[in-house]
Amino acid sequence: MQHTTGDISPEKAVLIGVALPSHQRWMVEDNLMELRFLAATSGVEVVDQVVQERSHINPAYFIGKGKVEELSQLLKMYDAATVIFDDDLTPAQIRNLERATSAKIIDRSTLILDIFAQHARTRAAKTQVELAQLQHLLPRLTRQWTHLSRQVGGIGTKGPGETQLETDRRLIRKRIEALRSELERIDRQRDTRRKGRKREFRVSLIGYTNVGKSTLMNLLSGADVLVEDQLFATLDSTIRRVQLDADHHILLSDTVGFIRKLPHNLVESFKSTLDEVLDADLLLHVVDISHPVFEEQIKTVLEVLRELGASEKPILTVFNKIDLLKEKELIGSMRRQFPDSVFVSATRQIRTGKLKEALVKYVERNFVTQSIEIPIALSGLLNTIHSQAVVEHQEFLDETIQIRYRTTPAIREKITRLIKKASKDHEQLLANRSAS
Ligand SMILES: Nc1nc2c(ncn2[C@@H]2O[C@H](COP(=O)(O)OP(=O)(O)OP(=O)(O)O)[C@@H](O)[C@H]2O)c(=O)[nH]1
Ligand SMILES: [Mg+2]
Repeated sequence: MQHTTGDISPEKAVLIGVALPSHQRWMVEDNLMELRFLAATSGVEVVDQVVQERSHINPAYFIGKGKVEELSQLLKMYDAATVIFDDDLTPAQIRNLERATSAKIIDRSTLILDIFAQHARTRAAKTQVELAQLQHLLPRLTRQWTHLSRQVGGIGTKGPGETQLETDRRLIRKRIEALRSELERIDRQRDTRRKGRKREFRVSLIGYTNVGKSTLMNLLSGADVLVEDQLFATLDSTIRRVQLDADHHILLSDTVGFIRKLPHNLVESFKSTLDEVLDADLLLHVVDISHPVFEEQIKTVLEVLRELGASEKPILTVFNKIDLLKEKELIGSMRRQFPDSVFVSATRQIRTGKLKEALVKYVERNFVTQSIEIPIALSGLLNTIHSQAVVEHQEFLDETIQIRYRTTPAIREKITRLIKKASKDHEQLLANRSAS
Protein backbone atom coordinates (compact mmCIF):
# COMPACT_ATOMS: atom_id res chain seq x y z
CA MET A 1 0.00 0.00 0.00
CA GLN A 2 1.11 3.56 -0.61
CA HIS A 3 1.94 5.62 2.44
CA THR A 4 1.87 9.27 3.27
CA THR A 5 5.32 10.72 2.95
CA GLY A 6 6.12 14.35 2.36
CA ASP A 7 3.85 15.86 -0.22
CA ILE A 8 2.51 12.62 -1.75
CA SER A 9 -1.19 12.59 -0.91
CA PRO A 10 -2.45 9.48 0.89
CA GLU A 11 -4.13 6.64 -0.94
CA LYS A 12 -7.93 7.07 -0.83
CA ALA A 13 -10.17 4.13 -0.08
CA VAL A 14 -13.82 3.15 0.32
CA LEU A 15 -14.69 0.55 2.99
CA ILE A 16 -17.28 -2.19 2.44
CA GLY A 17 -19.08 -4.30 5.03
CA VAL A 18 -21.82 -6.84 4.49
CA ALA A 19 -24.58 -7.47 7.04
CA LEU A 20 -26.01 -10.96 6.70
CA PRO A 21 -29.22 -11.86 8.55
CA SER A 22 -27.10 -13.56 11.23
CA HIS A 23 -25.14 -10.34 11.90
CA GLN A 24 -26.40 -7.45 13.91
CA ARG A 25 -26.15 -4.12 12.15
CA TRP A 26 -24.32 -2.41 15.06
CA MET A 27 -21.70 -5.13 14.96
CA VAL A 28 -21.03 -4.58 11.28
CA GLU A 29 -20.80 -0.81 11.90
CA ASP A 30 -18.40 -1.46 14.75
CA ASN A 31 -16.27 -3.78 12.66
CA LEU A 32 -16.08 -1.04 10.04
CA MET A 33 -14.91 1.42 12.72
CA GLU A 34 -12.09 -0.97 13.48
CA LEU A 35 -11.37 -1.39 9.75
CA ARG A 36 -11.17 2.41 9.51
CA PHE A 37 -8.61 2.43 12.34
CA LEU A 38 -6.65 -0.32 10.56
CA ALA A 39 -6.72 1.71 7.32
CA ALA A 40 -5.56 4.86 9.14
CA THR A 41 -2.73 2.92 10.81
CA SER A 42 -1.67 1.74 7.38
CA GLY A 43 -1.62 5.32 6.07
CA VAL A 44 -4.77 5.17 3.93
CA GLU A 45 -7.44 7.89 3.90
CA VAL A 46 -10.96 6.50 4.14
CA VAL A 47 -13.33 8.67 2.08
CA ASP A 48 -16.56 6.70 2.56
CA GLN A 49 -18.01 3.42 3.74
CA VAL A 50 -20.82 1.24 2.44
CA VAL A 51 -22.80 -1.38 4.35
CA GLN A 52 -24.95 -3.75 2.38
CA GLU A 53 -27.63 -5.90 3.97
CA ARG A 54 -27.94 -9.19 2.10
CA SER A 55 -29.60 -12.52 2.71
CA HIS A 56 -26.53 -14.34 1.37
CA ILE A 57 -23.08 -13.68 -0.12
CA ASN A 58 -22.98 -13.22 -3.89
CA PRO A 59 -20.41 -15.83 -5.01
CA ALA A 60 -19.24 -13.74 -7.98
CA TYR A 61 -18.79 -10.31 -6.36
CA PHE A 62 -19.35 -10.90 -2.63
CA ILE A 63 -21.72 -7.88 -2.72
CA GLY A 64 -24.69 -7.54 -5.12
CA LYS A 65 -24.20 -6.59 -8.78
CA GLY A 66 -26.14 -3.34 -8.21
CA LYS A 67 -23.85 -2.43 -5.31
CA VAL A 68 -20.81 -2.98 -7.53
CA GLU A 69 -22.26 -0.37 -9.90
CA GLU A 70 -22.85 2.04 -7.00
CA LEU A 71 -19.31 1.41 -5.77
CA SER A 72 -17.82 2.31 -9.17
CA GLN A 73 -19.72 5.61 -9.11
CA LEU A 74 -18.50 6.37 -5.57
CA LEU A 75 -14.89 5.68 -6.54
CA LYS A 76 -15.19 8.08 -9.47
CA MET A 77 -16.79 10.74 -7.32
CA TYR A 78 -14.01 10.65 -4.71
CA ASP A 79 -11.26 9.97 -7.21
CA ALA A 80 -10.38 6.92 -5.11
CA ALA A 81 -8.73 3.77 -6.47
CA THR A 82 -8.86 1.35 -3.54
CA VAL A 83 -11.66 -0.67 -1.97
CA ILE A 84 -11.19 -2.41 1.38
CA PHE A 85 -13.52 -5.26 2.37
CA ASP A 86 -14.05 -6.20 6.00
CA ASP A 87 -14.10 -9.88 5.04
CA ASP A 88 -11.72 -12.13 3.17
CA LEU A 89 -12.61 -12.61 -0.49
CA THR A 90 -12.02 -15.53 -2.82
CA PRO A 91 -9.52 -15.13 -5.68
CA ALA A 92 -12.42 -15.13 -8.18
CA GLN A 93 -14.27 -12.41 -6.29
CA ILE A 94 -11.15 -10.23 -6.22
CA ARG A 95 -10.64 -10.74 -9.97
CA ASN A 96 -14.28 -9.95 -10.81
CA LEU A 97 -14.37 -6.88 -8.61
CA GLU A 98 -11.10 -5.59 -10.02
CA ARG A 99 -12.47 -5.97 -13.54
CA ALA A 100 -15.81 -4.34 -12.75
CA THR A 101 -14.43 -1.34 -10.83
CA SER A 102 -10.86 -0.98 -12.15
CA ALA A 103 -9.89 -0.41 -8.51
CA LYS A 104 -7.45 -2.21 -6.25
CA ILE A 105 -9.40 -4.66 -4.08
CA ILE A 106 -8.04 -5.36 -0.61
CA ASP A 107 -9.43 -7.61 2.08
CA ARG A 108 -9.10 -7.36 5.84
CA SER A 109 -6.28 -9.89 6.08
CA THR A 110 -4.21 -8.13 3.40
CA LEU A 111 -4.61 -4.85 5.29
CA ILE A 112 -3.52 -6.41 8.61
CA LEU A 113 -0.56 -8.05 6.88
CA ASP A 114 0.37 -4.70 5.34
CA ILE A 115 0.48 -3.06 8.78
CA PHE A 116 2.56 -5.90 10.16
CA ALA A 117 4.98 -5.46 7.27
CA GLN A 118 5.27 -1.72 7.97
CA HIS A 119 5.87 -2.25 11.69
CA ALA A 120 8.29 -5.18 11.50
CA ARG A 121 11.70 -4.06 12.76
CA THR A 122 13.70 -7.17 13.62
CA ARG A 123 14.86 -9.91 11.30
CA ALA A 124 12.50 -12.41 12.95
CA ALA A 125 9.43 -10.18 12.58
CA LYS A 126 10.27 -9.31 8.98
CA THR A 127 10.70 -12.96 8.05
CA GLN A 128 7.47 -13.99 9.78
CA VAL A 129 5.44 -11.25 8.09
CA GLU A 130 6.81 -11.91 4.62
CA LEU A 131 6.06 -15.61 5.00
CA ALA A 132 2.46 -14.87 6.05
CA GLN A 133 2.05 -12.37 3.21
CA LEU A 134 3.24 -14.78 0.55
CA GLN A 135 1.07 -17.59 1.91
CA HIS A 136 -1.93 -15.29 1.78
CA LEU A 137 -1.03 -14.08 -1.68
CA LEU A 138 -0.26 -17.41 -3.35
CA PRO A 139 -3.84 -18.66 -3.85
CA ARG A 140 -5.00 -15.13 -4.73
CA LEU A 141 -2.43 -14.47 -7.40
CA THR A 142 -4.54 -13.29 -10.31
CA ARG A 143 -2.33 -10.96 -12.24
CA GLN A 144 1.27 -11.10 -13.25
CA TRP A 145 3.29 -10.58 -10.15
CA THR A 146 6.09 -8.74 -11.87
CA HIS A 147 7.71 -7.51 -8.67
CA LEU A 148 9.43 -10.74 -7.65
CA SER A 149 10.22 -12.01 -11.12
CA ARG A 150 11.94 -8.74 -11.85
CA GLN A 151 13.92 -9.02 -8.64
CA VAL A 152 15.21 -12.53 -9.11
CA GLY A 153 14.50 -12.87 -12.83
CA GLY A 154 17.01 -13.72 -15.52
CA ILE A 155 18.56 -16.95 -16.64
CA GLY A 156 16.87 -20.04 -15.29
CA THR A 157 13.85 -18.35 -13.82
CA LYS A 158 11.59 -18.97 -16.76
CA GLY A 159 10.89 -22.55 -17.75
CA PRO A 160 9.95 -23.33 -21.39
CA GLY A 161 6.27 -22.86 -22.11
CA GLU A 162 5.51 -21.43 -18.72
CA THR A 163 3.14 -18.51 -18.42
CA GLN A 164 4.20 -15.54 -16.34
CA LEU A 165 1.64 -16.50 -13.70
CA GLU A 166 3.10 -19.98 -13.30
CA THR A 167 6.60 -18.54 -13.05
CA ASP A 168 5.44 -16.14 -10.35
CA ARG A 169 3.81 -18.97 -8.40
CA ARG A 170 6.94 -21.05 -8.60
CA LEU A 171 9.09 -18.15 -7.42
CA ILE A 172 6.77 -17.50 -4.50
CA ARG A 173 6.89 -21.15 -3.43
CA LYS A 174 10.68 -21.05 -3.55
CA ARG A 175 10.77 -17.89 -1.48
CA ILE A 176 8.35 -19.46 1.06
CA GLU A 177 10.73 -22.40 1.45
CA ALA A 178 13.69 -20.06 1.99
CA LEU A 179 11.77 -18.02 4.59
CA ARG A 180 10.74 -21.21 6.42
CA SER A 181 14.30 -22.40 6.82
CA GLU A 182 15.41 -18.91 7.89
CA LEU A 183 12.70 -18.99 10.60
CA GLU A 184 13.85 -22.41 11.78
CA ARG A 185 17.34 -21.02 12.19
CA ILE A 186 16.07 -18.02 14.19
CA ASP A 187 13.96 -20.39 16.35
CA ARG A 188 16.98 -22.48 17.27
CA GLN A 189 18.82 -19.37 18.48
CA ARG A 190 15.78 -18.34 20.53
CA ASP A 191 15.52 -21.75 22.16
CA THR A 192 19.05 -21.46 23.46
CA ARG A 193 18.31 -18.07 24.98
CA ARG A 194 15.03 -19.30 26.47
CA LYS A 195 16.67 -22.19 28.32
CA GLY A 196 18.54 -19.75 30.54
CA ARG A 197 15.27 -18.22 31.80
CA LYS A 198 13.59 -21.39 33.06
CA ARG A 199 14.15 -20.68 36.74
CA GLU A 200 12.07 -17.51 37.00
CA PHE A 201 8.32 -16.98 37.28
CA ARG A 202 7.23 -15.88 33.85
CA VAL A 203 4.29 -13.64 33.02
CA SER A 204 3.11 -12.75 29.50
CA LEU A 205 1.12 -9.64 28.65
CA ILE A 206 -1.59 -10.54 26.17
CA GLY A 207 -4.71 -8.81 24.87
CA TYR A 208 -6.46 -7.12 22.00
CA THR A 209 -4.35 -4.61 20.08
CA ASN A 210 -4.10 -1.03 21.46
CA VAL A 211 -5.38 -1.87 24.96
CA GLY A 212 -2.21 -0.66 26.73
CA LYS A 213 -0.01 -3.75 27.06
CA SER A 214 3.23 -1.91 26.26
CA THR A 215 2.25 1.01 28.51
CA LEU A 216 1.90 -1.46 31.41
CA MET A 217 5.18 -3.12 30.45
CA ASN A 218 6.98 0.22 30.60
CA LEU A 219 5.30 1.19 33.84
CA LEU A 220 6.16 -2.05 35.63
CA SER A 221 9.67 -2.54 34.30
CA GLY A 222 10.90 0.91 33.41
CA ALA A 223 11.49 -0.41 29.88
CA ASP A 224 11.13 1.80 26.86
CA VAL A 225 8.83 -0.18 24.58
CA LEU A 226 7.11 1.74 21.77
CA VAL A 227 3.63 2.96 22.81
CA GLU A 228 1.35 4.39 20.15
CA ASP A 229 -2.30 5.04 19.54
CA GLN A 230 -2.04 2.62 16.63
CA LEU A 231 -2.94 -0.96 15.96
CA PHE A 232 -0.05 -3.44 16.20
CA ALA A 233 2.56 -0.98 17.45
CA THR A 234 4.33 -3.99 19.00
CA LEU A 235 5.35 -6.97 16.89
CA ASP A 236 8.31 -8.48 18.68
CA SER A 237 8.50 -9.89 22.17
CA THR A 238 10.35 -7.88 24.77
CA ILE A 239 11.28 -9.50 28.08
CA ARG A 240 12.14 -7.59 31.25
CA ARG A 241 12.73 -8.43 34.87
CA VAL A 242 10.19 -6.74 37.15
CA GLN A 243 10.79 -6.40 40.90
CA LEU A 244 7.31 -6.54 42.49
CA ASP A 245 8.47 -5.93 46.08
CA ALA A 246 11.53 -6.72 48.18
CA ASP A 247 10.97 -10.49 47.97
CA HIS A 248 9.30 -11.14 44.64
CA HIS A 249 10.18 -10.63 41.04
CA ILE A 250 8.94 -11.92 37.67
CA LEU A 251 10.07 -12.01 34.06
CA LEU A 252 7.48 -10.04 32.09
CA SER A 253 7.08 -10.31 28.32
CA ASP A 254 5.19 -7.99 25.98
CA THR A 255 4.20 -9.20 22.55
CA VAL A 256 1.98 -8.71 19.51
CA GLY A 257 -1.69 -7.85 20.14
CA PHE A 258 -4.64 -9.84 18.87
CA ILE A 259 -7.52 -8.72 16.64
CA ARG A 260 -10.79 -10.09 15.31
CA LYS A 261 -10.18 -12.33 12.28
CA LEU A 262 -6.42 -12.36 12.72
CA PRO A 263 -5.25 -13.97 9.48
CA HIS A 264 -4.61 -17.62 10.09
CA ASN A 265 -1.26 -17.54 8.26
CA LEU A 266 -0.14 -14.77 10.54
CA VAL A 267 -0.93 -16.71 13.73
CA GLU A 268 0.87 -19.66 12.18
CA SER A 269 4.05 -17.78 11.31
CA PHE A 270 4.08 -15.76 14.55
CA LYS A 271 3.88 -18.96 16.60
CA SER A 272 7.50 -18.73 17.66
CA THR A 273 7.14 -15.09 18.76
CA LEU A 274 4.10 -16.25 20.69
CA ASP A 275 6.10 -19.06 22.31
CA GLU A 276 6.61 -16.67 25.21
CA VAL A 277 2.87 -17.02 25.79
CA LEU A 278 3.03 -20.80 25.72
CA ASP A 279 5.98 -20.86 28.15
CA ALA A 280 4.44 -18.43 30.63
CA ASP A 281 3.42 -19.43 34.15
CA LEU A 282 0.70 -16.75 34.06
CA LEU A 283 -1.04 -14.71 31.36
CA LEU A 284 -1.81 -11.09 32.14
CA HIS A 285 -4.86 -10.44 29.97
CA VAL A 286 -5.12 -6.67 29.45
CA VAL A 287 -8.59 -5.37 28.49
CA ASP A 288 -9.48 -1.80 27.47
CA ILE A 289 -12.63 -1.40 29.58
CA SER A 290 -13.35 1.98 27.95
CA HIS A 291 -13.77 0.37 24.52
CA PRO A 292 -17.43 0.07 23.37
CA VAL A 293 -17.05 -3.62 22.46
CA PHE A 294 -14.48 -4.73 25.02
CA GLU A 295 -16.51 -7.84 25.80
CA GLU A 296 -16.25 -8.95 22.15
CA GLN A 297 -12.52 -8.26 22.34
CA ILE A 298 -12.23 -10.52 25.40
CA LYS A 299 -13.93 -13.32 23.44
CA THR A 300 -11.59 -12.84 20.47
CA VAL A 301 -8.51 -13.02 22.71
CA LEU A 302 -9.75 -16.23 24.33
CA GLU A 303 -10.37 -17.70 20.86
CA VAL A 304 -6.84 -16.88 19.68
CA LEU A 305 -5.46 -18.43 22.88
CA ARG A 306 -7.38 -21.59 22.07
CA GLU A 307 -5.96 -21.58 18.56
CA LEU A 308 -2.46 -21.27 20.03
CA GLY A 309 -3.10 -24.12 22.46
CA ALA A 310 -2.71 -21.83 25.49
CA SER A 311 -6.27 -21.82 26.81
CA GLU A 312 -5.41 -23.88 29.90
CA LYS A 313 -2.98 -21.28 31.26
CA PRO A 314 -3.89 -19.36 34.40
CA ILE A 315 -5.13 -15.87 33.49
CA LEU A 316 -5.16 -12.68 35.54
CA THR A 317 -7.49 -10.17 33.87
CA VAL A 318 -6.44 -6.51 34.04
CA PHE A 319 -9.08 -3.97 33.09
CA ASN A 320 -7.11 -0.93 31.90
CA LYS A 321 -8.00 2.69 30.99
CA ILE A 322 -10.47 3.11 33.88
CA ASP A 323 -9.66 6.84 33.70
CA LEU A 324 -11.68 7.01 30.45
CA LEU A 325 -14.66 5.17 31.89
CA LYS A 326 -17.87 7.19 32.04
CA GLU A 327 -20.06 4.53 33.65
CA LYS A 328 -18.18 3.54 36.78
CA GLU A 329 -20.86 0.87 37.56
CA LEU A 330 -19.21 -1.23 34.88
CA ILE A 331 -16.36 -1.92 37.30
CA GLY A 332 -18.74 -3.55 39.78
CA SER A 333 -20.38 -5.78 37.21
CA MET A 334 -17.03 -6.86 35.73
CA ARG A 335 -15.68 -7.58 39.20
CA ARG A 336 -18.60 -9.98 39.72
CA GLN A 337 -17.89 -11.70 36.38
CA PHE A 338 -14.11 -11.80 36.89
CA PRO A 339 -13.66 -12.11 40.66
CA ASP A 340 -9.86 -12.10 40.62
CA SER A 341 -9.43 -9.21 38.19
CA VAL A 342 -7.80 -5.83 38.82
CA PHE A 343 -8.84 -2.39 37.52
CA VAL A 344 -6.12 0.09 36.64
CA SER A 345 -5.13 3.05 34.55
CA ALA A 346 -1.63 2.53 33.23
CA THR A 347 -1.13 6.10 32.02
CA ARG A 348 -2.52 7.77 35.16
CA GLN A 349 -0.98 5.06 37.38
CA ILE A 350 -4.25 4.44 39.21
CA ARG A 351 -4.38 1.25 41.34
CA THR A 352 -1.26 -0.17 39.73
CA GLY A 353 -0.08 -1.12 43.24
CA LYS A 354 -3.05 -3.51 43.38
CA LEU A 355 -1.82 -5.15 40.20
CA LYS A 356 1.59 -5.76 41.78
CA GLU A 357 -0.08 -7.23 44.89
CA ALA A 358 -2.14 -9.57 42.72
CA LEU A 359 1.01 -10.67 40.88
CA VAL A 360 2.82 -11.32 44.17
CA LYS A 361 -0.03 -13.68 45.15
CA TYR A 362 0.43 -15.67 41.94
CA VAL A 363 4.19 -15.88 42.43
CA GLU A 364 3.61 -17.04 46.01
CA ARG A 365 1.21 -19.78 44.91
CA ASN A 366 4.12 -21.29 43.07
CA PHE A 367 6.37 -21.14 46.14
CA VAL A 368 7.44 -24.10 48.28
CA THR A 369 8.52 -23.98 51.92
CA GLN A 370 11.78 -25.60 52.99
CA SER A 371 13.26 -26.15 56.45
CA ILE A 372 16.99 -26.82 56.74
CA GLU A 373 19.73 -26.95 59.31
CA ILE A 374 23.28 -26.07 58.25
CA PRO A 375 26.58 -26.06 60.17
CA ILE A 376 27.55 -22.64 61.55
CA ALA A 377 30.66 -22.81 59.38
CA LEU A 378 28.40 -22.35 56.34
CA SER A 379 26.90 -19.09 57.61
CA GLY A 380 28.46 -17.44 54.56
CA LEU A 381 25.52 -18.87 52.58
CA LEU A 382 22.94 -16.89 54.55
CA ASN A 383 23.32 -13.81 52.38
CA THR A 384 22.63 -15.81 49.25
CA ILE A 385 19.57 -17.48 50.80
CA HIS A 386 18.18 -14.13 51.96
CA SER A 387 18.64 -12.57 48.56
CA GLN A 388 16.97 -15.42 46.64
CA ALA A 389 14.21 -16.56 49.01
CA VAL A 390 11.82 -15.25 51.64
CA VAL A 391 13.28 -16.32 54.98
CA GLU A 392 10.49 -16.99 57.50
CA HIS A 393 12.54 -18.20 60.42
CA GLN A 394 16.23 -18.27 61.36
CA GLU A 395 17.78 -19.44 64.62
CA PHE A 396 21.43 -19.86 65.64
CA LEU A 397 21.92 -23.01 67.77
CA ASP A 398 25.23 -24.14 69.32
CA GLU A 399 26.72 -25.65 66.18
CA THR A 400 24.08 -25.19 63.54
CA ILE A 401 21.67 -22.67 62.07
CA GLN A 402 18.01 -23.55 61.52
CA ILE A 403 16.35 -21.82 58.59
CA ARG A 404 12.90 -21.98 57.07
CA TYR A 405 12.39 -20.23 53.74
CA ARG A 406 9.89 -19.91 50.84
CA THR A 407 10.83 -19.76 47.17
CA THR A 408 10.24 -21.32 43.76
CA PRO A 409 11.05 -25.04 43.33
CA ALA A 410 13.89 -24.10 40.96
CA ILE A 411 15.57 -21.74 43.42
CA ARG A 412 15.13 -24.29 46.23
CA GLU A 413 17.04 -26.74 44.05
CA LYS A 414 19.74 -24.16 43.46
CA ILE A 415 20.07 -23.43 47.21
CA THR A 416 20.21 -27.16 48.01
CA ARG A 417 22.99 -27.57 45.44
CA LEU A 418 24.94 -24.64 46.90
CA ILE A 419 24.67 -26.07 50.43
CA LYS A 420 25.85 -29.49 49.25
CA LYS A 421 28.85 -28.00 47.51
CA ALA A 422 29.74 -25.74 50.44
CA SER A 423 29.49 -28.69 52.89
CA LYS A 424 31.73 -30.77 50.71
CA ASP A 425 34.31 -27.98 50.44
CA HIS A 426 34.11 -27.48 54.19
CA GLU A 427 34.65 -31.20 54.92
CA GLN A 428 37.58 -31.25 52.54
CA LEU A 429 39.08 -28.28 54.36
CA LEU A 430 38.70 -30.06 57.72
CA ALA A 431 40.23 -33.25 56.32
CA ASN A 432 43.22 -31.34 54.93
CA ARG A 433 43.72 -29.59 58.24
CA SER A 434 43.74 -32.80 60.27
CA ALA A 435 46.11 -34.44 57.78
CA SER A 436 48.71 -31.66 58.02
N1 LIG B 1 -6.46 7.06 28.73
C1 LIG B 1 -5.63 6.01 28.78
N2 LIG B 1 -4.90 5.67 27.71
C2 LIG B 1 -4.06 4.60 27.81
C3 LIG B 1 -3.95 3.84 29.01
N3 LIG B 1 -3.05 2.86 28.80
C4 LIG B 1 -2.63 2.99 27.52
N4 LIG B 1 -3.22 4.05 26.92
C5 LIG B 1 -3.03 4.52 25.53
O1 LIG B 1 -3.50 3.52 24.64
C6 LIG B 1 -2.70 3.53 23.43
C7 LIG B 1 -2.15 2.14 23.15
O2 LIG B 1 -1.20 1.80 24.14
P1 LIG B 1 -0.09 0.68 23.92
O3 LIG B 1 0.57 0.48 25.23
O4 LIG B 1 0.73 0.97 22.72
O5 LIG B 1 -1.06 -0.56 23.60
P2 LIG B 1 -0.66 -2.06 23.16
O6 LIG B 1 -1.70 -2.93 23.78
O7 LIG B 1 0.76 -2.32 23.48
O8 LIG B 1 -0.92 -1.95 21.61
P3 LIG B 1 -0.27 -2.82 20.37
O9 LIG B 1 1.17 -3.09 20.66
O10 LIG B 1 -0.47 -1.90 19.22
O11 LIG B 1 -1.11 -4.04 20.26
C8 LIG B 1 -1.62 4.58 23.64
O12 LIG B 1 -2.04 5.77 23.03
C9 LIG B 1 -1.56 4.72 25.17
O13 LIG B 1 -1.09 5.98 25.58
C10 LIG B 1 -4.74 4.24 30.15
O14 LIG B 1 -4.72 3.65 31.22
N5 LIG B 1 -5.56 5.31 29.96
MG1 LIG C 1 2.32 -2.79 22.27
